[in-house]
Amino acid sequence: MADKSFLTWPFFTDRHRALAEELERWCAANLPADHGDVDAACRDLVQKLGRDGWLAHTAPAPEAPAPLDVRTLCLIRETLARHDGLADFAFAMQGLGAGPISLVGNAKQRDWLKRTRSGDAIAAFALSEQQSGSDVANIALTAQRYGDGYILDGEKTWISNGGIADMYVVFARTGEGPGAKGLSAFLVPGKKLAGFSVAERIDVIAPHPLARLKFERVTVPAAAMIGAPGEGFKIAMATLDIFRSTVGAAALGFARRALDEAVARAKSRELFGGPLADLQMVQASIAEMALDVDAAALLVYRAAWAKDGGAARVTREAAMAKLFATEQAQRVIDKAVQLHGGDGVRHGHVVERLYREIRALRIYEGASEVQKVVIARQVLAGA
Ligand code: COS
Repeated sequence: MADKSFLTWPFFTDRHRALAEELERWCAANLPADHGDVDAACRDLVQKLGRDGWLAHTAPAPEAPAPLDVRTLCLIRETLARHDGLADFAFAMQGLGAGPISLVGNAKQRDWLKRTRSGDAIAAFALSEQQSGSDVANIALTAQRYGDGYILDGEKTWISNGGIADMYVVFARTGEGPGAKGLSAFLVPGKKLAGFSVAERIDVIAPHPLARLKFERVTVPAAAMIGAPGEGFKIAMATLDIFRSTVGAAALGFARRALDEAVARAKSRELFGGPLADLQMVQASIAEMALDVDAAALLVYRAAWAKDGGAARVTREAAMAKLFATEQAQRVIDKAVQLHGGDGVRHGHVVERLYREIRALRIYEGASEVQKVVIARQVLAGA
């Protein structure tokens, strides 16, 4: 049973504690999902998470825009990740994909939020390109003004939910200024759009819907622009400021599960005439895992609490939370694999799955190296 003592920390209210309990019951009844066909599994998870109200936390109600509660997002991601990485993925992408609309969308665009919150529409965040995963200011996909609309030309890659999404937020170069100052965000429907195609499905070590997308003279109305022209870079960064802490939360969920599995193993497996847990080297490993988990949780929930407290920007806090939680989760899971011996690398074992699932989190939504750049810039700017 995962440690829940962190819920007594002052970051949380009774509402958060009640939600965590309710979600635990939901997870026990509904997860893990069958991952045989990841597209089908994701569609099904989005529907279930929508039907039972969990996706309502990923975006504000269209008629009553309010800030997202980042502690709630983190608690949900942590809990889902502990039970099933794909369920966490399905939940998280609804929030990230709709994020720019939640933050700066107009009333008509916010109408989409009804469908992303209910699970009737799947959302995707289309930022990365072959030459601009880390260097967002280098985006090449263009959106050229044409009559009463824009024509999109170029490619996006590493797009989660690519191929199954009903709506994409696409970041494109509109050219108001150089680099970061010349980007804008567009709301692009994913179905029945001339010139839009999935160029390639990308298979990764922890499978989920992922694709390279092609835009060949795709026409969208001027009203598809989210926020103001030239504001795309800031909209992307402000969205990531919210969702980066939640990536840390997902890593924390994976790490907690690994710790639970390691403790169960250490207590049940006999070696040298007693349980593994009697060996001091095993105790050292367990102690380091527990320390990493608690330290990661402190950083994740500090960032979430700061944002919920009304901080305009939590760039530094969110980068620290993501960097530390994902890197330490990798260490924790590696130790859990080690404690399981051969079973730890056997296909289908929980810790083997965690070992594959954690890896991408150190890369996407800002690789660890980018988080270090972001943190250093913030520290130096404040000095
Ligand atoms: N919130 C609001 N505005 C922000 C911001 C934030 N978090 N971060 C930067 N900005 C603003 C800056 O204030 C600056 O505005 P002004 O020109 O008005 O001063 C503008 O945006 C440009 O910022 P900066 O100069 O820092 O841009 P860089 O191109 O140097 O940014 C990094 C470099 C690496 C920090 C950025 O590209 C980044 O975060 N990359 C990783 C992106 C990522 O997560 N990719 C994964 C794909 S999503 S799965």
